[in-house]
Amino acid sequence: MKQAPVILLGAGGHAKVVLDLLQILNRQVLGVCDPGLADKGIQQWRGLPVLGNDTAIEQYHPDRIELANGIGSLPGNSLRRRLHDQYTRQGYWFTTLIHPSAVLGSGVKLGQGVQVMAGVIVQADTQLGDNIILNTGARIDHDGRIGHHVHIAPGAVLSGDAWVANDCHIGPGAVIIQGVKLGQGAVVGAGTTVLSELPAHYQLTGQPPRPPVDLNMGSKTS
Ligand code: JB2
Repeated sequence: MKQAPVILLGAGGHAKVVLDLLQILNRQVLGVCDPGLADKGIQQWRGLPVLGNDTAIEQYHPDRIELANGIGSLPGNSLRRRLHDQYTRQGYWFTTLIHPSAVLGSGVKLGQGVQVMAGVIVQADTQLGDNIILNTGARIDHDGRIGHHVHIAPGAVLSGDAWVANDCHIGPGAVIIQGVKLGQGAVVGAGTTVLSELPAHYQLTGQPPRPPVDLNMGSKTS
């Protein structure tokens, strides 16, 4: 069955990677919505028409198009999540994208709008929620549970049975050992190895890691 044409949201660094993936997958892309371009009157971006800001989406019935979330996610920036929530509430569908070089094991389940970039490996029975970015070369071993709106940055590694709650950010090259849980909104810095549970809204950075920081309080646990 022919897939619906796509509108890309955002025209920054992440959107370039998503557009390349859409083109590799031979998806028809109608154009890009980005207020940064629209406000400057820019009409073309990487060969695509600039449709306007996000209100341009509403000219298309939700049954006729799919959306691709080209907004990346970094700690403290919820734009990607907000756009996903707003347009799914309005009945739009975010397309799930899997790079042809990715390897997905048996029983892997993917939510809506998951983006699996080049060189990713996801092993058997891992479950992925909605609006996740598995960025370039990330690896998740068997039986992982990854919540909604998680960004696993390039080259991060999660051993088997890792549990990652909604809204977590795992930095590039981070390592999560087997069976470890990350609470909602937890942040793991680039190159940090996580050996034990990280509570919700805590941040662990450095290698060896510095004491975890409570992102709500800005204080340390010990
Ligand atoms: O409300 C909006 C909006 N606000 C800003 N709607 C839409 N559709 N787009 C919006 N933007 C656009 O998001 C900006 O005009 C800009 O084009 C884009 C953000 O681009 P930037 O390159 O700053 O960030 P990014 O989200 O693409 O990438 C970040 O996250 C990635 C995962 C970067 O830090 C990357 O390095 C990282 N790989």
